[in-house]
Amino acid sequence: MKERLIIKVGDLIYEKVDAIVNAANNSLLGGGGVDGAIHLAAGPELLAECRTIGGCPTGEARVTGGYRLSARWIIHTVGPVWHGGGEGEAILLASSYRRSLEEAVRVGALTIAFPSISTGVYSYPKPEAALVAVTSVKYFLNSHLELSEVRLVCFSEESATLHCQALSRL
Ligand code: AR6
Repeated sequence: MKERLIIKVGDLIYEKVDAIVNAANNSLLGGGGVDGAIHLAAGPELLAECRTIGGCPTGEARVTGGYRLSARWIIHTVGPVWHGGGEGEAILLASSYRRSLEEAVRVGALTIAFPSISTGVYSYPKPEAALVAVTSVKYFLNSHLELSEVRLVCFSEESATLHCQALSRL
């Protein structure tokens, strides 16, 4: 059977998938990192739609159109800011992955690409975040056979290696 969880190095905005996931903030009004790149590539209509949503709690996800991206949908999720690990960060990060996938299923997306949520501006340690990412996605895929592919798109070889190592530990 074809592997449905893919780990690759790349730039998220060029992924040819039904939905890409944005590592957003609570306002959903844009920022730096992946969020900035997505807004720049999708165009100003994305910000206009985001303004109508009214924000998003940490660990939750909201869907918009993809506008100028090749992806039909953008799933905006807000990962936790790292505060040392004692403030429920792992549960919130797992929730970001699960809620994003639930929203993808709800709109009918079959292929989804994720960035490594919270590991940039939000400072979540990359090895720990990789373990949460692969565990959450693999668990979800086991009960959602309708999803054909989930890609974890890493911005560096180092990040991809961490995800592969985490996957091999499951
Ligand atoms: N494609 C794939 N991965 C990327 C790309 C890209 N184009 N650009 C960066 N990364 P971050 P966060 C990686 O900071 O930590 C924003 O200001 C990057 O190397 O984008 O969840 C939001 O508005 C890192 O590993 O997201 C929020 O305020 C990962 O994507 C805040 O940052 C996530 O880094 C969210 O912080």
